Amino acid sequence: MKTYICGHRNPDVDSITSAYALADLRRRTGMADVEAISAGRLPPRAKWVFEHFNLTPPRVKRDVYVRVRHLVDHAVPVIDAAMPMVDALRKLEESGQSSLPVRAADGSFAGMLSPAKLVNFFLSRGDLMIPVGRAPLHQCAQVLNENDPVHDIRLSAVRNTHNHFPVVDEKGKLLGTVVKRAFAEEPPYRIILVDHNETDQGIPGLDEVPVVEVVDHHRIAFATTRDPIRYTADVVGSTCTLVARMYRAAGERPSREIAGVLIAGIASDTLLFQSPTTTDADRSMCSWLEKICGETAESLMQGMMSITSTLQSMTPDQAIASDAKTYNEAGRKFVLAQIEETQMLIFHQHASELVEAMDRKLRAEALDFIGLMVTDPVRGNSELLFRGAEAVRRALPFRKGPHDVLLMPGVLSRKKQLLPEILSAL
Ligand SMILES: [Mn+2]
Repeated sequence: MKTYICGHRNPDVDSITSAYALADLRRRTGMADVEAISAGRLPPRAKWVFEHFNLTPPRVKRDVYVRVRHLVDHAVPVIDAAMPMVDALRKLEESGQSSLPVRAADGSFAGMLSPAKLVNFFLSRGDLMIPVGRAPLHQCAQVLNENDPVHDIRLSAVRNTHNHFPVVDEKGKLLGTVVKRAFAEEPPYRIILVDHNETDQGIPGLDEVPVVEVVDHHRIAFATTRDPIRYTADVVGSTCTLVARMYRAAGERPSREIAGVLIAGIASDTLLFQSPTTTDADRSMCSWLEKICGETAESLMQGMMSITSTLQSMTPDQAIASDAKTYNEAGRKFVLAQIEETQMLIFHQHASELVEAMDRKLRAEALDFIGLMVTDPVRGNSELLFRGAEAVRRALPFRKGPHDVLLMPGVLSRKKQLLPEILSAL
């Protein structure tokens, strides 16, 4: 069975590189069909890292919803309309099904070949040599599109008195059949989460797919699972640190390139070991990886930072969405977005359009409030724009600066430094 490995929505470098490396490790340790995916557009810095090491980055996949095409039962045959009735009936008999879909000459769905529908036909004429397409076929079956998400149609399909559902593609061509019991089966794939564990922060459709493993360095707010799962969590600065440690524990040595992408994840999540989330484990795993890779965290960080600034390369809406996390705490729903910018002047020039974009997001997602944290990893400071919930904003222990920002000297971590202040303000 296929296993996806996926980081959080609005993926950052750590999310993408840890998924990539873990896929390699899981392949080495015996998982046959495993694929790292990205739950959204690759950030420019991650793109740079994969180009630098000449690797194909994880494919972008927008969701993991189970779709009708995943349920098609390829053992159920399709009857061509030109087939003589006698052969079609034999095929129906052999298939053990109560009905089979019939494909018209143009590839479209012509109807279901169903014995019940044929009784009158045989009583009156009964010519077994006529093509199936000229006999009365059953038409009122629910025709499904291969791309329909299963959760949208499960209820109506299960309530339908028929057991067989023909499936067509976007062009209306008949593809095959979904048998009703397939709606009760597990999805044909499973997932490993890296760099997050909260369903709200994961790829859309996550709640429909069995999670078999989690590798993460965030607070735990994970669902109850049906079966035991492998769960690796520790208080470290980067998920890549945990993946590097897993290589060591398995007695495996990553390739030069994979050591490189792991270093990039550690450097980027710990802001080159300046973030207060940094631990000794991050430093020691990174120096092990540097020996394998032959490149340093500094040089890779410089390479990543050489990419144009988020604020200059994206629209305000894209910039806010690029690393936005949604939280539900104390009955409030809010977003904390973070952008790195080494020149606060650029941020201040964009402040008013960023505020407009934040207000749009506030309304569109019915949030109680939204914060945009702009972090300068070089000087080790952040500034915060805050919209909505004025009382929460006033309760925050930060001084006001120019352009209506709140100054957060020494604050680098959304998770460790800003979120606790927000939670205590609530
Ligand atoms: Mn991370």
